[in-house]
Amino acid sequence: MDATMNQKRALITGITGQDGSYLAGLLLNKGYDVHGLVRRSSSFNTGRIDAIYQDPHLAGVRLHLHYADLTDANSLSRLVRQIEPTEVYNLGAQSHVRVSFDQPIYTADASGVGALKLLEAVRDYRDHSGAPVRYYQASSSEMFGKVVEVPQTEKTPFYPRSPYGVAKVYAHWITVNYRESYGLHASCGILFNHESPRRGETFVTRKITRAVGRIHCGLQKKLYLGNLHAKRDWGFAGDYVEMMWRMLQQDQPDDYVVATGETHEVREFCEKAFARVGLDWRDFVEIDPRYLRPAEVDLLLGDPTKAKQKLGWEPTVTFDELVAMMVDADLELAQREKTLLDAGHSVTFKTSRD
Ligand code: NAP
Ligand code: F7E
Repeated sequence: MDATMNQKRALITGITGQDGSYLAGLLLNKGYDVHGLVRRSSSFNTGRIDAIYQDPHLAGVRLHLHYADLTDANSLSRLVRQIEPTEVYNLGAQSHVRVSFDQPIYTADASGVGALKLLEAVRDYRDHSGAPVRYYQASSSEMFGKVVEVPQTEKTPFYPRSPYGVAKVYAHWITVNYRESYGLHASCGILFNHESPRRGETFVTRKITRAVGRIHCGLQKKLYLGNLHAKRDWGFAGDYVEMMWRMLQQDQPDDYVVATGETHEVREFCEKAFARVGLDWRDFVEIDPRYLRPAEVDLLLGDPTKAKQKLGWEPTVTFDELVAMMVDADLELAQREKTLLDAGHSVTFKTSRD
């Protein structure tokens, strides 16, 4: 690659996911060349980045997509050597907690050892080229699991409750180890739940807001959920990706909790989401035990003091605003679906299995 010395080049794994799409937009706005790792799929998986990918000023000019996979170490090494990134953001993962009970080994491979494979690729590239490169690891509040203290800070011991949580603990500690062993500028963002209209439809917030939109438009009758009493510290994804970038702009690599410092029950999310369209959630929500998990994380509440002090962290979207933003977006989506259906077109809606 004809690399211009001063040009910042980011490699993002998971660019097709919620966070990857927001981060790609953020970095492009900051003038970066952005390279995204995309895994081969038999159906389209680039919906969240289509808008920027189809922009002729970006596609193939400042935004590049490459096929590779976190489970395939060779593809990662080749990609890192070819791209010569200045910053690597490892956001790729099998990120669904309940699914991780069905696919524990794949989850360990992609979400856990995948980080090691990428770190190895980055270390080799740095050692051979001498080029400085910074690395971000998407750590998760799921590592706190059955929490041993409230609120959770960077010093709270981990007690993961799912194969996903365990895989993330491995990825977290191997990142810390590469920082301490090889002097890699590698940072972990211990991010608490963050949501948006781009959230995957099998995560609870989006599952709820999608159902609210469809129920309001007469396209769905009921919403089936699992544990309504779990508590989460929910923020807006757009705010959280900015913190990923800020972590890599620090002189010293470090680990940070990013959270709002507020926690809410799933039930409360339901209540506010249905109320946004004038409905009572109790008329529509039913419990389906298939959505319960073999082991649950009951309560997450983050203490983001360190991120506030060192990164200038301040969430810009409140819980109520987040619910409203997601419901409004999904109402528009449901209205478009209804218009298509009324015009005789077919619309495929898949009920979440997770
Ligand atoms: P997401 O929407 O589920 O996106 C996951 C991304 O990883 C997708 O681009 C997916 O590709 C990709 N991916 C999955 N398996 C892969 C593999 N084997 N090789 C390469 N790429 C693979 O997740 P997100 O919400 O954006 O989260 C981003 C990261 O932050 C994840 O690591 C997640 O575990 C972590 N995290 C998320 C939260 C949160 O609340 N959102 C909180 C803490 C940590 P496809 O599009 O092809 O599926
Ligand atoms: O579940 C309960 C469920 O799947 C939240 C991932 O991004 O954040 C996410 O993991 C809560 C749980 O997110 C349903 O039991 C009830 O207690 O939206 P979720 P999660 O498991 O917290 C962390 C930080 C990550 O790192 C992960 O990658 O909601 N719940 N009923 C339900 N959850 C789902 N999915 N579906 C239900 O029907």
